[in-house]
Amino acid sequence: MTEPDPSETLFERIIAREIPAEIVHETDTTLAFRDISPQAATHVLVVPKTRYRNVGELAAADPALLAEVITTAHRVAELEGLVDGGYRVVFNTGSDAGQTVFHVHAHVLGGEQLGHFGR
Ligand code: D5M
Repeated sequence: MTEPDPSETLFERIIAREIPAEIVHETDTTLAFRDISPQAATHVLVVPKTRYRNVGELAAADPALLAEVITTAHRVAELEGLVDGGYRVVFNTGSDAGQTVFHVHAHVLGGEQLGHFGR
């Protein structure tokens, strides 16, 4: 299925502070905010401030920025008290995976025993 490619997604509007979000951490290049529809006790999204459609495009174009996204995800896990219990980082990529916002984002999930992933 062809993925939508709007010139702007709502995450650019959150980064620009045009849409409110509960921001938990920010760096020069990344922003972390709570998911509006949490799928775990703790559910935070980490986005690069520069838009790439998905993690594959980000990795190819700017691997250092991908590393910054992962570093921010781990920092969020520290701030949210998830490191001892463990946490999950997920990049939904494409429509079969359920990606709905085509600005790459890492889901940081934890704070409870997570179910196994898949179907
Ligand atoms: O994940 C997209 C995620 O974005 C999904 O878990 C809901 C979340 N979402 C949608 N709108 C908002 C706002 N306004 N604030 C915070 N979180 C939001 P995907 O992997 O693309 O399905």
